[in-house]
Amino acid sequence: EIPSEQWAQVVEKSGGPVSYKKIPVQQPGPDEVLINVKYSGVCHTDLHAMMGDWPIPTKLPLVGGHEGAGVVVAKGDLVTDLALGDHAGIKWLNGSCLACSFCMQADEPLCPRALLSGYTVDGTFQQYAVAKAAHVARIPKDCDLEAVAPVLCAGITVYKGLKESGARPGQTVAIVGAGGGLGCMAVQYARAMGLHVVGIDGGAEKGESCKALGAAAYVDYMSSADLVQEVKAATPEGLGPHAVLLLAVSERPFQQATEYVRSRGSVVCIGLPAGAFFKAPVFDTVIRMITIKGSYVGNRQDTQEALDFFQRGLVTVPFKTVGLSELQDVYQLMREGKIVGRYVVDTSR
Ligand code: 8ID
Ligand code: ZN
Ligand code: ZN
Repeated sequence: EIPSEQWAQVVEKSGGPVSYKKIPVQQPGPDEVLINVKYSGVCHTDLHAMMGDWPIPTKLPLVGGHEGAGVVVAKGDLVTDLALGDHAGIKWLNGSCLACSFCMQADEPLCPRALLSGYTVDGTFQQYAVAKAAHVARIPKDCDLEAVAPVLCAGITVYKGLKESGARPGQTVAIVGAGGGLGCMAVQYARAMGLHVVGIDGGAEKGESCKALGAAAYVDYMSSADLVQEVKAATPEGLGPHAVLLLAVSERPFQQATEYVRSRGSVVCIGLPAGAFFKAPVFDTVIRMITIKGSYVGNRQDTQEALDFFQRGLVTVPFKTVGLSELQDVYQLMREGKIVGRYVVDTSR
């Protein structure tokens, strides 16, 4: 009962737009599963991919998407630990070699032979998608597939980023881009991990979202007269946050973070604005002992832990659902910075 054709959103050329059309359903290889994607979150990465924003080229034509939640409907001969009917998720890391020294140490995102969903292989903006069985997220049956989808990239990524930040329970973290898809998850994971949160984003609506999700303070970069001072003032003793998670899709906050981070604090780069550079004064970095690092999605264990937070009700995803056929409209809103939380697409319409 698996059809030979299905609906998909296809990027034909760099710059887009996507076209909604019927394409063939792929067959899974020996170590792969075929997943009937029910819902997929829309990540800003999907827009970067369509626009050709980054130095690595995408495959073309491309089916984007990497927050796909669905049901295993076919599998290769080597797949023994997943059964037909299981709920599973396709994430950014579609597969990795499992044999290189990065994979051996559970740093699979750094694998030189990593396959990326919706970038180097077709992703989840289609009704049936293929992924390496070793890497698909195991989604517990009691998790709603629509509500859990954004955990598969946004959730995993910010959970990992918070761990990489080294921030400890009781400390303060600044979340930059706190009203966006990654940001609204970051505020909640941080809270669940016992951290105080200062949310930074633009506009009143994103401020309300941050506060509703548990941020202790909100700083509006669009209206603040002195953002650095305002962020510091929102932290204990006015010394600045112990960690900063940079999730914004603009370069400016990457230049500001070392100004307000607390001495001995860490600045974690996660957002990937096109062509951006990170700049920090060497003097301050040295004498204030600041750590600057990047964080890139998460490994298989991070994935299951991030899902566990969701299953326990510690985090929820503020999402709106539209049909897969409306994906281009979502990209338009995303480009304008108008999305609070995440959009999810329903592949059945
Ligand atoms: O593994 C990774 N490192 C990873 C994983 C997933 C996504 C990285 N990303 C990248 C995406 O490619 C993208 O570049 O993280 C970035 C954020 O993705 P998103 O959360 O899906 O994007 P969004 O929903 O559009 O949210 C971005 C937010 O940033 C705010 C916007 O208002 C929006 O709410 N923002 C901007 I643009 N400029 C800001 C500024 N100066 C700002 N917030 C604070 N200060
Ligand atoms: Zn993503
Ligand atoms: Zn590898």
